[in-house]
Parts: sequence; C-alpha cells; structure tokens
Amino acid sequence: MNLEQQLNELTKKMYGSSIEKCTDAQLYNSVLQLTKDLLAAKPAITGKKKVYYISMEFLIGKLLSNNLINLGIYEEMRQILKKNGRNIAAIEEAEPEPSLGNGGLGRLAACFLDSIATLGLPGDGVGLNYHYGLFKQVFRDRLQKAEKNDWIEENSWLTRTGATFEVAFGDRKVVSVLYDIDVVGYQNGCNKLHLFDVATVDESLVKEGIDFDKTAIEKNLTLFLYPDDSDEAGNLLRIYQEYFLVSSGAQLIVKELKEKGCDLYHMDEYVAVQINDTHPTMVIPELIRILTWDEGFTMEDAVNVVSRTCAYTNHTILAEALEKWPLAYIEKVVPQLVPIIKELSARVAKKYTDPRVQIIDKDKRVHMAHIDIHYGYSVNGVAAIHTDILKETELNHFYKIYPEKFNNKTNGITFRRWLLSCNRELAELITQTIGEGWKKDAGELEKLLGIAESQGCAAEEDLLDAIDSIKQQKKTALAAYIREKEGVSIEPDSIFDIQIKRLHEYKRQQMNALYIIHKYLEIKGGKKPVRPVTFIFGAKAAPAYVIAQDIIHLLLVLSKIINHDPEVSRYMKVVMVENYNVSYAEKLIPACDVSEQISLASKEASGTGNMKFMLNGAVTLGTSDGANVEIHELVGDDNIYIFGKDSDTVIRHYEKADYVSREYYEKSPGIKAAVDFIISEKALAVGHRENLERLYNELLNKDWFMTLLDLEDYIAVKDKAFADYEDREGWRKKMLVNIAKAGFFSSDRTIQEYNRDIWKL
Ligand code: 26V
Repeated sequence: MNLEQQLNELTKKMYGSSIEKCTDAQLYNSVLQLTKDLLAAKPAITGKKKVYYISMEFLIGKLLSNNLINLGIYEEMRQILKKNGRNIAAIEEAEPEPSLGNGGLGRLAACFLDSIATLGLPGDGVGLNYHYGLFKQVFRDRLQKAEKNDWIEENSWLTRTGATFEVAFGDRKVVSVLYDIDVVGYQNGCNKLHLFDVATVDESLVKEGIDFDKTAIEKNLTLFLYPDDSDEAGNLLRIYQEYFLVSSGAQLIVKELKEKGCDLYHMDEYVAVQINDTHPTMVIPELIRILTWDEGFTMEDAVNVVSRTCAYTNHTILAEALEKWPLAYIEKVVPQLVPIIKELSARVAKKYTDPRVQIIDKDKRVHMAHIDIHYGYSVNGVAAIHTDILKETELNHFYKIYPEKFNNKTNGITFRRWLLSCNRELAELITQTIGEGWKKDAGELEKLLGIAESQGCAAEEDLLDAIDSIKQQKKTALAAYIREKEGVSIEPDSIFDIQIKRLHEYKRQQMNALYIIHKYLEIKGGKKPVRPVTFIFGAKAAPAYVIAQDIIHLLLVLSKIINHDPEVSRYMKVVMVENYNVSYAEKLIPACDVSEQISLASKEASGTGNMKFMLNGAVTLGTSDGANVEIHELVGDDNIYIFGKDSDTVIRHYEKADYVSREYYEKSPGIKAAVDFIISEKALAVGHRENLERLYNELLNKDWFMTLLDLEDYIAVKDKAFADYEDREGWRKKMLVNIAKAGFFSSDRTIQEYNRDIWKL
C-alpha cells in the first residue's frame, strides 16, 4: 500500500471518513497514527555505549512536521493532502504543542535529541511527562495571567511502554510509569525520549489558574512543569519531582545495562549520563545508592564508577538559579540519600578546606553544582565566553582543582526544525543554489558566499533578490497571523524588530521598551523616521517574578498608547504576542529583520534564539554576550550590530558595587525623559500605577542588571541599524552573510563535539 492508501485506510478505520471529508482534527490524528506506525518500523540506533541525556525539561514543541521531514516524507505527505483538497499547514495547526520546558535549556535538550539521532548515535532523553506543561499566558487588563496548558489528548506521540518502577520517598512510595516518544534522526534510525509519569496524578486538583494543593504528592507529582517555587511547599514539590526523575532514570539505566549483560563495575564503558543543569544532580547519589544497596558495591567502588559515568552542563551563572537545597528538605523528601550526600561531602571536606568548594555549607545547604563538579568527569559551559567566565570567575576555585574537567560546548540548534521546517522556501532556495550537501554538513552553507565567483555576479544578484523576496513573503504571512491572533495590523514593509525569549531583567526587555519610548517621544517632537518600524515581543514571565510582570505590563501599555495614536502609529507599532511558544517562534523567526540579543554582558550563558534568527537571515543587534560573541567573530563587524559594555567591565562593576543607575538618569536628558514616561499621565491613563511605579523605582534605585548603563549606546547603534536598512543592497548582503555563516551553530556540530570530548560513543 502506498502512503495515500494507508492514510485513507486509517481515516476510514478511525473515523469512518476519507482524507477529503474528515475534519482537520480527525485528519491530524490519522496522520499522527500513520507517522507513529512508520516510526515504530524504523530500526533502533544501537551500539556498545549509550548516552542518557537527563533533564527536567524537553521543550519538544509540535512534532508532526519534524517527524515527516526526518522520515523523508514531508513533501509526499503535503502532495497527498493537497491532492485531496487539504492543506498540510491546517493539519499542523491542529497538533497541540507540548510545552515541557521553560525556554532555552529545554529547547536545547530537544534540539540535541534530534542531532544525536541524526548522527546515528545511541542516546535517549530521560525526563518527566508533565500533564500541563508551561502555563498558557493570557493578557487581561494588560497583565499576564497564567492558565493551565494541557497537551495530552487521547491520541498523542506518547506510547505507554508497560515498564514501571517503584520510587521510594521518605514518607511514601509511588509507582513510576514509563512513556516513550520516538525520536527519529534525519534519514536515520530511532532513539527514545523516556518520560516518566505517576498513574495517580489528578488533574482535578487544579483550581484557579494554575493553583493547586502542593502537598498532595501522589496527585500532583507530574501535574505541572516548574511549579511556583517561592514557598516551602513549592520547593519540596520540586525536590520530589527531581528525585522522581532521577530515581526512575537510574533504575531504567541499570535495568538496560543488565539486559545488555554489562558488568556494572565497568558501567562507564557502556553509559554516559549527561546532567542538564543541576536539576537532575541527585542521579549521582541515587546511582551510588543503587550500586551499594542492591548490587553489593563498596562505597569506594560505587563512587568511582559513577564519577566516570556522569558529566554536567552548566547553563547559567545567575546565583539565584544555582540550586542550593536545605539538607532538611532533602532529609524530608529522600532521607535515604542523606547519608550518601554526607559521605560525598565529607570526602571533599577531608581533601579541601576552602569553604567555596564544599558540598554542604555551614548553613546546612547542599550545593548541587558542587556535587556535579566533584563527582562528575566533565563540566561544560555552553558558549566560549560563558565557559571562560566559569573558569576565571564563577567556578575558578573548582577550575584550579580540576582544570582537565572543564570544557566548552557552544550550543547549537537543529536546522531541521529551524530552517527546513519553519522556512521551507529558504531551505529550498539554498538547495537550488548549492545542492543538498548542507543538510548533512551545515558548514557547506558557506558556499553561498562563493556564488559570485562560481556562477557570476548576476547569479549572486538573483540569490539576493530571492532571499529578500522570501523574507518579504514571511513578513506578510506573519502580519496576517498577528492580525488574526492579536487583532493588530502591522505593515509588512516596516522593519520587523523582534525580541522573543523568557522575560527576565538580565535579558533587558525593559531597555528595548525605553528605546521605544525614546522613539515615540522623538516622533511626538516632530522627528519622523524614514521607514516605519514594528517592534515585536514574545515572553512569558515566571508567575512569582513581580518585576518581570511589570515589564510585560509596560510593553502592553506602550502598545496601547502607540498603536492607537494615529500621529505615531504610521511610524511605529508595538506588538506583544500572547502565549509565545515554540510554534509562535517558528512563525516569528523567518520574518525577522533585526534580532534583539541585548542581555547584560556576562549574564546570557549562550542564547539559541540568536542562532535561529541568523540562520533565517536576520541581522543581530546585541551585546558581547553568550554566543553573540561567536556570531560576531563569524560574520565580522559589518554584518552585526554590537553595543554596550563588555563582560569584564560589567563584572568589575559588580565587584566594586559602583554602578549607580540614577547617575545615568541624571546625566542624560534623553534617558531621563524615557524613564519618566513610565509614570507619566499618558502611561498612567492606560496602565496601573502600582506596576508602573514599582518598575520606575526599580530602574532608578536598583537596576541590578544595569539597563541604563548601555541605553545610550543601544539607542545610537539601533538607530544606525535602522538607517543601514535603507541601503537595501547592503542589507541584503548582510542577510546572506548571516545565513552563510550560520553552519557553525548546527546542533549536529555541538553533538559531535560532546561525543568527541565527553561521551565517546
Ligand atoms: C533559572 C531561574 C530559576 C529561578 C529564578 C531565576 C532563574 C533565572 C534563570 C534560570 C535559567 C536556568 C538555566 C537556563 O535556562 N539557561 C539557559 O540555557 C540555554 C541553553 O544552554 C542558554 O542558551 C541560555 O543562555 C541560558 O539562559
């Protein structure tokens, strides 16, 4: 049977209908089932050694189009649907998005699984099956409200495996149920994403919004991703979740090792466990516990083999994001790990007196990262500058002890999702121009720069025209989508300036807002821009993060004021899209002209959105932070806009505690006017005094992430970028250079490096 016949059989069997006649949802379910069957028929990727990528988050996003692409049948499926009068885009829309991650860390894990399978390496993801992923964001009264976000329907990508494990907590035992999602490589076999769940989860526990009883552990263990952790019950639930993950994961690993007949004393020859940030750190003491309790290992032997098996990736230097659990909490949730953690801590204390490297500190808090560094064999950062900061500053005292453990693995993104799937037109153009090779070897994108030489200047001119016209097409499509979803009409001929990422002060959405105010005041003062600009934001803020909520409020206030002022809205518009997620990113990124990557230097470990934008022909406006530094090196000064103080200067400000935001405010009338606007009559007429005043005071009296430090430079460089956009020829070249140099940021390259230096599969 050919694909079309198979699909017709399925629609008939499942819904008594045909491809032509069934609803979009029915057709989606039929295509889903067909795709699952095809995945199941793919060979498993096997080998002596396997990596387990263990993570509290896998932000996989919708899977249908990616699976079709990797199976090599996307185009065929599109044609079959078309032939039957159906549109594949509508079918893709019908898929619910699994939001099993907060942002970059979770999305990175998903990109990595794609690349591991694409490279044919044996490697599985190990995570949790949250019933509600990250909350759904709605705006009411220009404020963010959080609602539950369910994604598991009767038919889904999950397959119940039948495997179960018992997880023992101090006060109860729960049964862990294993679900799998197939991860197919591009023109390759399959690995698995293992997601653990508890059968007793009770969705009716959720009352208003995303509030629920945090103490009913059996009922809530896998209910939500990252519950609000601002109180003790929230913290305890988080530890319950983490232990549930690592205990289930460790049991699965040992079971698979035994099935393969491996000698556990040499488990490091068969397994690498990559610990994604500190959240799954307890896998180290848990593996030691299993080996000593169940397998008769001495403590010495268990510690040694586990230390040769586990490797740790650090994703942030923000102190508030580095986990330090009170020993008393761990005692309450998993008392069986306490003696092991104490033993690990005692061994460190015996060898090193420096209080900065201890596992249990004087306040009886357990520093999770310290367990990873002492008892793992590799510690990596996620961009060159980030790894340097870890070595020289944040983790310097560890680097002095274990220089050989530290290494850099600059992040990457899967080009299957972030180009082939989200920008089919551009992918096709590239293939027409330089052939198929870039899909397997992204470095070949550089061939795009040799077109003038190899095929003549006219060919290069055609290429630039075509890139520009695809960009225009994507902007028009985004404008239509935003019109429908947000009810705002935007002009496809305007410059699309986009900042999409989690809302955090260090990422400085507030600085972008101050630029917008500055522009608004200029227009009001009679200085009209040559070309209109559309400022687009997408961001969720943690429900307990008050200032982040206030920044969202300011953005919504600005969009109200500006979009409804006919004198100004001809020149600029502001759109804050609701419920920004992976699917929205896939629409926004191909349509972007200017990519905003404006974190306070030293604070953004890497960023991965910056890479996605570049690959789709946007030009970066950013600070010397994270992977921006490497983008800058690749594209050169002419093809990026860099501004702001560098990380050394910023770190010095923190050391000396000499940054005073009010000085910047008082020194510059422009900055003062922009900041004052936040609490102006105009703003207060549409916004809430409480939120706006709090934000204003924060900026003036604290500004921990130094917004005002870089504001003037930001304004100047951003104005320059917008002016350069008018040199259409020059700008199109910049787009081309960015696309051509993006190959380095393929997650295939990143995974090859992990494998070469860390996993050695
Ligand atoms: C976590 C938390 C949790 C509690 C309070 C505030 C806070 C702030 C930041 C974080 C970040 C957690 C780690 C993370 O997501 N890091 C991101 O990892 C990406 C993939 O490596 C990287 O591209 C981003 O730069 C980095 O922020």
